[in-house]
Amino acid sequence: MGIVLITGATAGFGEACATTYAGKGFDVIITGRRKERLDALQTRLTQEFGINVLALNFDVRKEDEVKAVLGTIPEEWRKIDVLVNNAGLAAGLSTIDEGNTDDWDAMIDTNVKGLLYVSRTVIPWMRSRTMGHIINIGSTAAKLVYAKGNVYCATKAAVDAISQGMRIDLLPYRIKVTAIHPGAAETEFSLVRFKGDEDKAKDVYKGFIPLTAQDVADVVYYCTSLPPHVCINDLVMTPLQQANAYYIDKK
Ligand code: NDP
Ligand code: 8X3
Repeated sequence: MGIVLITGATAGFGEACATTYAGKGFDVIITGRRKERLDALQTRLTQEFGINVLALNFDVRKEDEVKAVLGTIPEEWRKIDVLVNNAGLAAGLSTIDEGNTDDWDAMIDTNVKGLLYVSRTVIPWMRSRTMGHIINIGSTAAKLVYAKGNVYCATKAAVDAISQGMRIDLLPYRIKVTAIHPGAAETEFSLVRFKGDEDKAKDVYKGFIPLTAQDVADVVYYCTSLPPHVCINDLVMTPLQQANAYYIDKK
């Protein structure tokens, strides 16, 4: 079937994508910082689907780690058909005058620079084969800024802009670029944003039916399963009760 590389596969969308692609017969490269989770996922996918799994433990924020770990994978694994740039986070939720600068660094370094480092490593491999598909996970937050979302929204707007730039630059090499912008999905996202506060995290999803990680994985897979001459460039998906990043009809 091919090879798919998914960043941030230890939870949420990334884990669901890894399982979905493995279920379709793809060999998968899974990445993340939490090694135990990566190892457990590698074992599960191998046993359940009989596919090959390469687990790469690195932090996308660290360019030297990206180069040393991802940049040196064996030749046979470099024939990556699909790259899902998914690793990312929101850290905190506060007005700009009270923002925590460490949170800003974490979001900018992960959501923007990490995506760039990984892409910079993989794209030449795709270019040499004149094929490939890059899925960048943006957010409804890329399209509309919400109160206290400032820097997180800015990082996702950057993902939107980078996706447009990639699409122009990579057109000559017939590499597809799709930005997928999900709305509210119940994963570990809010637990991370609120630094482990489970009550605050649960509150985010009260009063409406959020997306699941599997909903997003299904759409990611769909975008990569279209005929070679068709590319979905930009896709926004939300729960039925959500109109945009700002407005959710909670009842
Ligand atoms: P989760 O917190 O459930 O998963 C995030 C994944 O990203 C984890 O596997 C985590 O792995 C990985 N990750 C985070 N930081 C790093 C890092 N520095 N290096 C490597 N991997 C990292 O969140 P989601 O699945 O919900 O989020 C996935 C993406 O979707 C993010 O980009 C997020 O911004 C975006 N998104 C989420 C929405 C939602 O409502 N949930 C909606 C729209 C977009 P580990 O900690 O092991 O490194
Ligand atoms: C994640 C969804 O609405 O919290 O990107 O920004 S939201």
